[in-house]
Amino acid sequence: MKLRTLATAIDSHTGGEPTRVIIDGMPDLGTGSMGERLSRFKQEHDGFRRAVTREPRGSDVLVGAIVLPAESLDAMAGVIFFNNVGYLGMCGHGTIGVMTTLAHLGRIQPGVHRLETPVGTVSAELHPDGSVSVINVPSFRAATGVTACCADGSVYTGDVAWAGNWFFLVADHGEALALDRVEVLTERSWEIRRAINQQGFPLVDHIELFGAPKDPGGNSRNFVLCPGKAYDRSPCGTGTSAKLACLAANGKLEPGVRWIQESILGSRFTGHYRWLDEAKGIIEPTVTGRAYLTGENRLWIDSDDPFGWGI
Ligand code: PYC
Repeated sequence: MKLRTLATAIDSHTGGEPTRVIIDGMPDLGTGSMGERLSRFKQEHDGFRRAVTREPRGSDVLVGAIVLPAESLDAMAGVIFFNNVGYLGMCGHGTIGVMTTLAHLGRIQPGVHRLETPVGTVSAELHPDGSVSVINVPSFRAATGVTACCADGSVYTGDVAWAGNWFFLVADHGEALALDRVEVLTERSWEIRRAINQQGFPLVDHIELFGAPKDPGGNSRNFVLCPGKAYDRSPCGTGTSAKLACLAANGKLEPGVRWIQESILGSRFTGHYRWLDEAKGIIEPTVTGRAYLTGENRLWIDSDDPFGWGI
């Protein structure tokens, strides 16, 4: 047995959804844009992603993050998010987890900080009470009235939207959005994803079902299926941004008006938007939530472990 430390991480959760921020031991991805460094991560260090996020060290629901020196002088850092099956363009709950982790380490103070991601630069404001507002990448509804025809003959109509990740958003699905139904919701959403991917939207990897909020103070409840088939315990920051883009496109929510998005667990994000280009339907969404730290983790690799680099 030869044990070596792979990395040190700080774990947190945002509305129930975990984030593992690597604070030491991340792979050397060189310099350049976050897109170029992401390509290097994928090509040369994908084993690191698998070891950090997959069982037995991680889980299907875990999102990992590495924080890197920024390319541009006006950004505080760069960040790349990843999970059990690959890489995310952006991650809202993860950005809140990263900010909370950096605050815990004393690397940032309350205020606005810019973070480069592979899909663009976002801003995140750490508030004095510990909550974080993420000003996400420009977001838009790409298509409306899109139908996904599943193998069992059921048909779902919804919107396709970009908000740092690609989403298919469905309100009219006939399913009760309750925590004791996550297996059914997962299988349904997986089928919907298969259908929408086959029907002209191969890049959509998040499915978002909407329903009435449980809490009367909220506007909506969601169930979000992530790319690796785990459901998002939080209301999903990029998913809430995608919802705001669709509400804006439909004229159902005015700029600056608060939208409270509840997750399948009942955790909440508060969002609002401003127009970047109203004629083109492009918005700048802001999503606010809070993360809680759950531990500091030294990740080890045992050279004899057949599952050391992930299952
Ligand atoms: O909060 O944006 C998000 C997110 C994406 C996948 C999991 N969480």
